[in-house]
Parts: sequence; C-alpha cells; structure tokens
Amino acid sequence: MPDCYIAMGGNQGPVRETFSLALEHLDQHPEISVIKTSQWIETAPVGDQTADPFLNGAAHLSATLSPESLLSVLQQLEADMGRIREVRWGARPLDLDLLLFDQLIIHTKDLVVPHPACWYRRFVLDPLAEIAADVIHPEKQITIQELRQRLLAKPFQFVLAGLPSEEAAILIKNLRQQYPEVQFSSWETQGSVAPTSQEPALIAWLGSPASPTKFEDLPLIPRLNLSEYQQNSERIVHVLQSALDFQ
Ligand code: PH2
Ligand code: MG
Ligand code: MG
Repeated sequence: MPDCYIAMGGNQGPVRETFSLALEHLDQHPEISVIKTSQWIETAPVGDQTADPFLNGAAHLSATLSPESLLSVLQQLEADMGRIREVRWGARPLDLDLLLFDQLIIHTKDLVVPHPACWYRRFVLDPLAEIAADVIHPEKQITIQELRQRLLAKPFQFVLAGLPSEEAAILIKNLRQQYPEVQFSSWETQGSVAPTSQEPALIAWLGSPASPTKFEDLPLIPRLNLSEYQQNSERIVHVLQSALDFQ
C-alpha cells in the first residue's frame, strides 16, 4: 500500500481537537489508514494574513486510492472542519497538504507532489522529520532528515539567482536590513565558490526565460524556482522566514 505523508496546520478554534477529529475521519475512510502522527508543535505564523500562532504536525497515511482522490478527501475534510467552526477572515481551522505520495512525482494543474514547499519550510519539515526521517524526497534525492539538517547550518546562506546584478544588489540590501543574521549573496556575482565553503541553504531563482542563468543550471538541492514572485520582496521574505528557526 502506498505510503503518504500529509502536513497539518491550523490557527483558529480548538486546533488540537480539530486535528484529532480530522485524523479520526481519515482513519475511518475505507481506503485510508493513519499509521503514525508527529507531535503537534506551536509555530509563529509565516505571512501576514494572521497574527495567531499555528499548530503544525505531520501524519503518515497508508492509502489505496489515487493521489487525486486522496487530495479531494483532504480538501473535503478541510471544508467540513471549516464549516463546523466560525471562520474568521485570514485564519484557518485546518489546512491539510499532501506532501509525499510514495515516490511519485506529479505536476498537474490541480496537484503538485512532492508539495513544492515541503523541503524548506521548517513548520513542515520539523514534524515530518520526526515520522519520516529516512524517507527520500523523490526530486531532491536526499532524506527528509538531511533536508531539515541543511537548514540548521549557521550562518543561514540565502542566494539570489537570475536577476540583473543591480536589481539583486537592491533586493539584498533590503533583505539584509530585515535579516542581519542571514548571509545574502547573488549567484552571478559571488564568483566561483571556494571548494571548502558550504552549499547555500536556499538558492532562489528569480529569473525569466531570457535570463543568462537558467534554473536548471543551479544545483538541484538548494534551488527554488520563485520566478513568478519576481521582485515581490514580501513573498521572498515569507519563503526565507519559513526556512529559519521559529522565534
Ligand atoms: N500555513 C500557511 C501560512 N503560514 N505559518 C505557520 N507557522 N504554519 C502554517 O501551517 C502556515 C503558516 C498557509 O498554508
Ligand atoms: Mg499549507
Ligand atoms: Mg493547503
């Protein structure tokens, strides 16, 4: 039976109760069994849609339905839990994200597996590493534990790629003011990296098809395609914030 992993999140209403209820519902489904769950951890909210702290966790499921069917079960459950609680704008009683479905790689309009953000978000990786430490991420080809460990190296190295050098410099100056503890650099101007220096935690590609640096030229593990964010520094900050330690 396929091994699936989901992320759980919520910051509105009795979240612990909602998580238990959701897992009970999943386990009752004839084609889904809940194998294991992580601890629930309190995390600072990433993004500015809400100031309330989140509860996050992960669960290991065994499922005999298709990835698309599993996704619709999760979405229905999110809707059901939302409906029985009063929903305040911006906050969410339950978010269920399909992270991994065995070793499948799926890129369709409605479903991307592995979940595109699962490999660098600490509020996903920390609980996931507890129950899936040795599971291989099928695209990055290293384990969940290794993906998490990479983010713990200090100073945190964040590299921007694909931008003209003046634009990269402006963005880096702005980011440095907000995150003085992070080491920022630009892929194009950092020159050849010294062989002893460690690989950056994240390389955010902000290029376009015309950029001299192609996304595929970047090293597989730290590269992250943020081309649709362009110079939206707020969105870039959210990515960075999600990869750093919780406050
Ligand atoms: N989910 C979001 C946005 N921000 N922050 C934390 N800490 N945990 C989340 O699960 C989370 C978030 C949107 O899905
Ligand atoms: Mg989510
Ligand atoms: Mg979601």
